[in-house]
Amino acid sequence: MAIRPLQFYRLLADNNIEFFTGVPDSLLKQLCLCIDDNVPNDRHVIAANEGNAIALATGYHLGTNEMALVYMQNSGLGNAINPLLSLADPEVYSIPMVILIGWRGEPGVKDEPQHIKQGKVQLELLESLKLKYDIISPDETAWRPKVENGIKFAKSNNCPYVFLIKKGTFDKYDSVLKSEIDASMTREETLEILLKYIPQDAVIVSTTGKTSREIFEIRARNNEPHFKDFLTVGSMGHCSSIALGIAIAQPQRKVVCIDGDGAFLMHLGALANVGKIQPTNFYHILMNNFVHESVGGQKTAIDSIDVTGVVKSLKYKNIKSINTVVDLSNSLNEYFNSDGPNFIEIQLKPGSRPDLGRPTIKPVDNKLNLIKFLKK
Ligand SMILES: Cc1ncc(C[n+]2csc(CCOP(=O)(O)OP(=O)(O)O)c2C)c(N)n1
Repeated sequence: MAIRPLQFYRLLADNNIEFFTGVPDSLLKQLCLCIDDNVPNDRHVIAANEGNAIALATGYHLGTNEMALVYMQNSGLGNAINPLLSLADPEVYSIPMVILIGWRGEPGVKDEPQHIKQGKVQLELLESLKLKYDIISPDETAWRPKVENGIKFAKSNNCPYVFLIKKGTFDKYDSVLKSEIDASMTREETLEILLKYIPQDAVIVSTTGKTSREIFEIRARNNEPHFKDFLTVGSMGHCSSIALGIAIAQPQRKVVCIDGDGAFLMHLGALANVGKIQPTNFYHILMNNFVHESVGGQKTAIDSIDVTGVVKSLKYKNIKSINTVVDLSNSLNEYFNSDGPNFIEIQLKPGSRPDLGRPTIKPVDNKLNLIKFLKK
């Protein structure tokens, strides 16, 4: 039977774990909602990336001598490896923490192409990192002693302890917190408009999650080909760098990067090179729904920054922030006809269709078709 998130949270709290940080994952979303409901805002920090979460947990330990809980999808383990091995590791500062990792792509469980390799090498990866771990599955009856033992191990050995969480482990949690986001456009209707205005010979690089899935479906619905769109199905946070690479390689071609707020924040530092290189053919569009919508709708920290101010300081040009369909439609022709690097933030209301499909073209075929298009 699946674990009730509140019971899991209470067990952590009973063991003095009172600080939580991570990057959301759909397998952990019910627990994440429960933590949000039960701890003050400054005790639950949605980190920009998984490495930051390890560092935050380290700082919290230094300041309190207590342990934090870090959570992430296994896709984010790569971001965390550096601070795990060069900061928290027993051979360096030896920092105790508990880490929950959602096991996407577990062998034998159907999943999307971007998760398969990560899921397959998951156990070997943890073993080669010399991280102590245990696996928790939905049919786990003895999860309490397992979790208590892991917490004890981390504490007494001053090291990270990982729980690898299988799909379906957490039961549904009914959140009492309601969304305060006040915007009118949905991401899908906005993408529909955008795709009409993006110049015919432009290439699109879109971000991880439902943005790319919606682009794929809109193309199919409109009987349009998919070869101009690079759907960054994995590698969250890197679509702007992929787009920058294409923009440098093909200065005559317009390159449109369609980003998400969680992804934009994840590797914000990368955008300093957009400012430095000043590619005139670079068009950055931020689909800002203020949350990690694709994995459960957990708030990002974007509402605490001045987005247009940030990109101004990064030396983007023609910067706009838009929140109505009319303003969007009125801006796009001029936007795509002005030299970049240009930036539009589009403020959206979170949400997506429950029946949203997934790309049916294999990533490697997406790449080959795109390369053929870019050769023209
Ligand atoms: C490194 C990494 N961490 C976490 C994830 C899991 N993940 C996939 S999509 C997504 C949310 C992206 O949020 P945002 O960019 O705001 O786009 P939205 O889903 O709101 O459209 C997350 C956290 C991932 N794929 N890779």
